[in-house]
Amino acid sequence: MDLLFATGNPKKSEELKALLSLHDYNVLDLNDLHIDTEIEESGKTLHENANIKATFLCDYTQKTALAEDSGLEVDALFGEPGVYSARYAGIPKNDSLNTQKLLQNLQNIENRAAQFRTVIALVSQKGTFSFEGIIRGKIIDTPRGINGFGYDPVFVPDGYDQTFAELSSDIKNKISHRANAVQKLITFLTINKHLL
Ligand code: ITT
Repeated sequence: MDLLFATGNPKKSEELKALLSLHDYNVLDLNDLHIDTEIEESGKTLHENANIKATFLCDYTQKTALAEDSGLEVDALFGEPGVYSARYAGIPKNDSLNTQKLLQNLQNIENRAAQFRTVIALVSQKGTFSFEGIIRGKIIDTPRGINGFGYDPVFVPDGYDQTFAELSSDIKNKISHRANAVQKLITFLTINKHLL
């Protein structure tokens, strides 16, 4: 069954496709749908932005649509960069500049605890539903690894020694914030198939 997902981030989309194909869902992202509109993420929370993106796609297609907004929340920075994770070092979005800025802001700070959080929004004619996933970990001083995207080279999930960019995509897709949120979405869709 097709799931329309309002994301233009190819790496995020790759993860969503891998996670949802295991349950026979076929993710169609903005590229697959040939929609090149840049959706303005004007919300102040991950929930608001996920709703904005899913509502745009639901209005555009007149079909049930999903979106996810995610971010890195660093304890010592009081939850920053959070909802601004993608644009932390400014526009245009740049993963390595964002990571550099993060490491600068954490210089000489001992508490490296952080978490990734994902909020998935499902918007249909019958209402809006959301699903959240979190993974805790810590931020290291020097980026390591080439897998994944965003802040993966500096994030070591709790219980592991390698960064998300060193771990295989199979392991990331078992434990990540996105995997946790997708699991809740799948459970919900199993009971609420009529929403699709
Ligand atoms: P869409 O809005 O088109 O989906 P985006 O990249 O703008 O794509 P977000 O607004 O949700 O996505 O921003 C998420 C940012 O948070 C992303 O660009 C990364 O910097 C960071 N991020 C989220 N999930 C991540 C992950 O699994 N690994 C590393 N960084 C991640």
